[in-house]
Amino acid sequence: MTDQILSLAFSKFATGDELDRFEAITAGHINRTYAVFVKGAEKPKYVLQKINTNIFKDPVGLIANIKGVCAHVGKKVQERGGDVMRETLTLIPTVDGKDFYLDEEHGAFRLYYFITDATAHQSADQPRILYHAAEAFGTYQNLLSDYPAETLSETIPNFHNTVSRYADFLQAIEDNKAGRLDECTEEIEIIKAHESYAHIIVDALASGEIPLRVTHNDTKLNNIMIDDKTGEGICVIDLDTVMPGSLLYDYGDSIRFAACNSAEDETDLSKVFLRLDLFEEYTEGFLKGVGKNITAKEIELLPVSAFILTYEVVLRFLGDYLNGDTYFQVHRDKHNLERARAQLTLALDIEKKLPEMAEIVKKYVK
Ligand code: GN1
Ligand code: MG
Repeated sequence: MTDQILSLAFSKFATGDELDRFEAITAGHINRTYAVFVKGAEKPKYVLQKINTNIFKDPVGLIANIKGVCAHVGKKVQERGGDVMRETLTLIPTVDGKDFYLDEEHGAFRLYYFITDATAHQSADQPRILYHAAEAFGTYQNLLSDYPAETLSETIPNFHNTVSRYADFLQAIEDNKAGRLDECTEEIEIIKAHESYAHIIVDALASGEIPLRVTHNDTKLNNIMIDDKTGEGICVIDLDTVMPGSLLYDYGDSIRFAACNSAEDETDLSKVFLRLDLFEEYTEGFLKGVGKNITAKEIELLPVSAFILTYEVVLRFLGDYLNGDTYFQVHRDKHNLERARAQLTLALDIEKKLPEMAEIVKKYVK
């Protein structure tokens, strides 16, 4: 994205501010994100995002979801005497009153207020961060428990349907579009041997054993803003995939990302393993946050959900590698392969630790 394209997009929003500069925020793998600095202010005031419309094909439905969800959460924040500007995202309208700006050539842009004095952490430098992040994600789940799910559009169909993700993966193997199959034979064998896990959450939802809820579906630690002063999780961000789903998607994906000893794309695989201390922090906070809004079956499946969500992202990273890196943004040649290898290593470690994880869960069930 050139500064020129970004400046043009920014000028379409009704801010009344004079632009100073943009700084890229590169942690996300899907959209392009920039902190916007305006004249006369030291801290960034806005976040400008170019929505990836190859992936989110219906930006109108997507923005309507976000607007509805933020209004719902905002109302509850207000009721409990919170600060709406810091505890939920606020979209800034365009000069002609729309919620996003469509540049015919360069795509769809949206503008939010920047949440100041808070950080999206890439890892848990302080284990207690996980407790607070988890409590906030759990609370978020609660805030959405009375959201009218039927009004939400499904921004990515079958997003966490691990069975259909597995089918897509087999297709990627068969197509071998990028000619990379020979590099991944060992991984493919391990993945195939674990296929049965793909069915657990999908089947439990289908049979009604666990409820469909409105969930966030992308609960990486860096999708929550942690207050720099209090250390508390104050605002859930990256709302593109808020849709009907399972509580287990949110919990499992958080464990995958935040309770791992390493980064998601670590290449030294000896560093990649589940840290039970971090798992415990997260579990304690999440169960506190969701309170009574969780069923016995969901509780039973918490540990295995961490395996399933990790396994699912292996299917996605490796599938994208085989397809020629068309989905996730990559920062180096074999990035998706490296991500897949790290996440597969993590999944196998989680599998070994499932009994210990179940013991920890038990400690925090009220
Ligand atoms: C993507 O947008 P971001 O980077 O927070 C992806 C998630 C994956 C994650 C893996 C819409 O999340 O599903 O789990 O990368 N989001 C989408 O890091 O596909
Ligand atoms: Mg994100």
